[in-house]
Amino acid sequence: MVVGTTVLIGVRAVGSGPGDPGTGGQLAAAATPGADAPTVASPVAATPAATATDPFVVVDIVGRDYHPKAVSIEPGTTVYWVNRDGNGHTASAVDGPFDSGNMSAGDVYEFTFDEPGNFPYDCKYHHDMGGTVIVLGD
Ligand SMILES: [Cu+2]
Repeated sequence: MVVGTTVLIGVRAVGSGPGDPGTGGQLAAAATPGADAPTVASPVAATPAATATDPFVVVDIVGRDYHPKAVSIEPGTTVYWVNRDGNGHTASAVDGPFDSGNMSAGDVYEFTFDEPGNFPYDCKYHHDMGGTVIVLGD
């Protein structure tokens, strides 16, 4: 249909370098009408967005506990701990690679996990607090 033709023109215009200046004008004109226009634009727009966004999860520290207490993530994922309590806490690996040090109210600590494994952690001030980061392997 017309939509398929429009996509083909767009790919050729981007991939083959300088060409007929009229091609761009035709692409813009053809993509404007109809509800299918966003479908044409999305593959181009999605590429830079995907590369600019690294995977991450957020662990809230609230009510003197970690929420969620356990997270399972893929290697390369960044975990953000956000202290939403009114007092200080830490996120300190029991025998692992990360230690936030003191996190005052409102502080954020981040750590990127590259190696698979289980990483239990707790708070140096409140040993009844505990959590686990599970980095999935293959
Ligand atoms: Cu604490």
